[in-house]
Amino acid sequence: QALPPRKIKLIGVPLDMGASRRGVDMGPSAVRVAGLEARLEALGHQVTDGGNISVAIAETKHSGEQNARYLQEITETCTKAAGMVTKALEQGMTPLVIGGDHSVAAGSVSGVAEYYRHQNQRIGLLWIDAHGDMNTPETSPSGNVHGMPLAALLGLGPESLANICGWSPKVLPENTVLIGVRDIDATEKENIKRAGVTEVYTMRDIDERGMRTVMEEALRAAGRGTAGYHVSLDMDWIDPEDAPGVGTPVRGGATYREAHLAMEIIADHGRMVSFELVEVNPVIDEHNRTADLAVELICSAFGKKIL
Ligand code: 6HN
Ligand code: MN
Ligand code: MN
Ligand code: MN
Repeated sequence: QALPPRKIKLIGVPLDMGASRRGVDMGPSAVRVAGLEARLEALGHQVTDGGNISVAIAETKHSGEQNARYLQEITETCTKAAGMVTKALEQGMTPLVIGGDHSVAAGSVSGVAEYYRHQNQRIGLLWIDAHGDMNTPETSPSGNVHGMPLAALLGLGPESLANICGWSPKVLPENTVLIGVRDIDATEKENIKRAGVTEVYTMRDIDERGMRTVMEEALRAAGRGTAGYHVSLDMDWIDPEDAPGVGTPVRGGATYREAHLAMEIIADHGRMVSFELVEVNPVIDEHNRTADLAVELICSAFGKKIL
């Protein structure tokens, strides 16, 4: 059903130090319990579960600077994640990273970019999220690092996250696409401009122009001159009606079908080089249905078809 079959490397990252609401560290477990491996294998893929990266427990650490709490621990975790992602690609596998809060993306995207850099290629990035995640420690209203990973990947900072793998930036603004945003801080808006990211599709764009048009444009931008793109899916992109178990819910998100359609279009194009899904919070979920939806969407992105 899903062609061509891929070798998938599952990497769990039980990180919750980047968020103020606790519980997303249980995300990898909830997504496994929802049947991720079996459901991907039913599509013909071969899944190897690499287990979870070991992550520090917040209570055992000092949070450090208040404008970027736990930055040091998060950088350590992201560095490990980057290494595992690079290695999976070297072994001919497609990385599938399950978070954890969204700060992990600073690691996973770095790992993908590092692998392709050795082939003199660059990657595109689809950032699918209610939020921009474009804050720096200077602009952040919360001090939560999960609001900063995209700024790090584009080279705006924070510096330790931006320089994972020893170089920066990991993606060019013209290949970076924001999809589904509806909650951007005033100062964060400036950062988006400053970074030169113009491919921003808000929920209004999706309402007015439809998911199909938006995705076709988004994939064209992310794919232009790149080896392919990484998909970073924050579950808070989806409307809280369908995805209540997320750290920072925002009304007015993608519907159940819009979300599937976006993933189905990604699968049709066949240029996704790695995938990550973050911010599932089992503590406030309802009978694991956000994790169930997460698995469904991953299956759609990996080629599941209705017929
Ligand atoms: N996420 N813009 C807010 C902040 O604290 O910087 C929210 C960030 C949410 C991050 O959902 O990955
Ligand atoms: Mn297996
Ligand atoms: Mn996010
Ligand atoms: Mn978000």
